[in-house]
Amino acid sequence: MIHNKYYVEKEKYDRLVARKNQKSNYYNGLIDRYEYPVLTREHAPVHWRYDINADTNPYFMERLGINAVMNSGAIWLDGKYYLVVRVEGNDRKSFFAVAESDNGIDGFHFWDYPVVLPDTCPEETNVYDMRLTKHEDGYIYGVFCSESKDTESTDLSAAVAQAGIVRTKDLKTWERLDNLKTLKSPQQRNVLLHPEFVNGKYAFYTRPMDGFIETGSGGGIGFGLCDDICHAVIDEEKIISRRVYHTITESKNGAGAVPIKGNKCWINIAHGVRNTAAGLRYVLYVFGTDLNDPSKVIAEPSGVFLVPLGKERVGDVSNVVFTNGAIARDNGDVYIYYASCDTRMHVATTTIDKLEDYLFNTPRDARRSPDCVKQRCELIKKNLELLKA
Ligand code: M1P
Repeated sequence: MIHNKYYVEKEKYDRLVARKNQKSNYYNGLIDRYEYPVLTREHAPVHWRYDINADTNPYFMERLGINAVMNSGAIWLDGKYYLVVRVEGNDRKSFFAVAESDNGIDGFHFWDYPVVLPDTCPEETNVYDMRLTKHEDGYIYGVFCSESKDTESTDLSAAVAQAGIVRTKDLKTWERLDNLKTLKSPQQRNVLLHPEFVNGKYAFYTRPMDGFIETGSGGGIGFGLCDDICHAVIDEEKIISRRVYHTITESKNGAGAVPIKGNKCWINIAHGVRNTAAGLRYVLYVFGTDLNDPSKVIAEPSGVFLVPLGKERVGDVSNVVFTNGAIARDNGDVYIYYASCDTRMHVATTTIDKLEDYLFNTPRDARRSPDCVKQRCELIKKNLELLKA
């Protein structure tokens, strides 16, 4: 017999999924932010968390709780917005689950079952942060972090991060390919596949790392080519977006959403990390790469593109925003899906035109306070002259 509390919880869930989202009063001329997150742990279906049978669960107790939903790959497919969400159970393990929406802003709901990936790596303990690439070869690729215990170390927390690769045509049936091998980098996280062939090869944005947390000698976001996507090997990684002292990428950075093809450049939305007395702070930044050579950065506006604000600042890992998925529609509208504090998912909207205006007309980082003041004084002077005229 179905427990009567099931209907109470299901009603709450239905109300949450039906809730309309609206733009918040945030303004910067570039992005619109929204009142509500698009996904929270409460969006996990009741039948994922509870045994709904009154005989076996008389107290209607959560049996397999969900702790957080976050870092999601995003794709537009057959008229709908899809997220492949990183869902974290109460047991700390992450898995992937598809959530869909008709308008990309609200109404996101999970499919009945999570994604079941082929279990081909016995040493793999955790999987997370899938970037979805609609590749010109006809497949949708998912590149994600595959984490295993570092068996060479006596440190219980020591782990190894690799880039796992899967592909699908419908988000339902997934084929697992070999993990990416980067011959010169021992660990990889935040790897994504570029949507187009470059010089006839598959092109990856990588993030070489010496250790699991610290990127160490890895200088930033890398770029590398490989011939065979089924057994992907990259021998040379060229660092294209560097970590720089006293900027938002000082501690580390990483590729985010799969690059969006604009009119003037590929638009890359990435994350940068700096260290503070309150711990690491993750923010988003944007750079543009050459349409004919995506390893060449041609636009680098200074500073942050999106930071955690208000309630977004608090969560399991506070002071973090992170993206690994955006959707660009044919009409130029862009939906950026970002997680706050490894806890919940949000959307911010903009357009390709606005992003390119931002990319090419925002001053570059002047690197030193006196030069930054000069930049600002120039702006103020022009404005005051116009106001007086
Ligand atoms: O906790 C913040 C983020 O930390 C990692 O990002 P990075 O590899 O750049 O440090 C990722 O594990 C990501 O999942 C997480 O959101």
